[in-house]
Amino acid sequence: DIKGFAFDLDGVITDTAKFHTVAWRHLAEQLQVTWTPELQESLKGIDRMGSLEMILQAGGKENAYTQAEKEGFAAWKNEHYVELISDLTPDDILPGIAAFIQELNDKGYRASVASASKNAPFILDRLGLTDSFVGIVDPATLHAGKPDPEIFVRAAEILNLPPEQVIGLEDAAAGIASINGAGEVSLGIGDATVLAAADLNFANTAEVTLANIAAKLD
Ligand code: B16
Ligand code: MG
Repeated sequence: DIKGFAFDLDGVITDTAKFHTVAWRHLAEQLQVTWTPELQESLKGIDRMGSLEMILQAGGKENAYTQAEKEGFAAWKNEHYVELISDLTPDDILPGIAAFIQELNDKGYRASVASASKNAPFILDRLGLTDSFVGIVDPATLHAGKPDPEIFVRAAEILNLPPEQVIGLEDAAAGIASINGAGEVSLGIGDATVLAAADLNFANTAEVTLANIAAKLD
C-alpha cells in the first residue's frame, strides 16, 4: 500500500523552469553558446554545476574555463535566478497541486521533497508550503544527483517508509530514472514519450488526484 509521496519541485509543484531558462539562457548568450529546445529540456532536474557543464559541452567549450571561472558563472546565474523567483507567491503553485497536497495531509499520507535545487527551501517558503512536508532532502549532502537514485532513496528515508510504499512525482526523464532506481513507484507529469519509463503517466498537474492515481494503479 502506498503511504507516502516524494515530490520533485521544479515542474511538479511550481514552474521555476521558466526562470532557470531565462537565467541560463542569459549566461549562454554571454558565453556564445547557442540555446536550443533540446538543451533546455536536458537541463530539467540536473543540478547547478551539472547544468553548466551541459551548456558548456553543447557549445564545445567544456575545456575553455577553469573551475573557479565555472563557479563564478554558476553563482552569477544563481543571483539572476534568485532575483526572478523572489516574487513567487502561493498563486504560483501549479494547477491542482495545492489541493492534492491538502488531500494528502487530510488523509494522513506523508510527503517529502526531492529537488535538486538548493533554492528549494526558499521556494517552498514563498509558496506557503513548508509545513505541508515532513522534510526536504538537502541536495548539498548528495554524492550524485538525478538520474542517480540517491535523492529519492533519501526522500523515502525522510518519510520513514520502504520505497515500495512511496510514489515519486517527476516532470523530468532524469528524475523518473532516479525514482525507478530507488524502487519507488514513478509518476511522470508531462509528455508521455519523454517520460516513457514512468510507471504512471499524467499529462499535467491538474490530473494528479488520489482517485486518478488509484484508478491507474489497478
Ligand atoms: P538550483 P528540480 C532542479 O529542480 C531544476 O529542474 C534544474 O533545472 C536546476 O538546475 C536544479 O534544480 C538546481 O537548482 O540552481 O536552484 O540549485 O526539478 O529537481 O526540483
Ligand atoms: Mg523537475
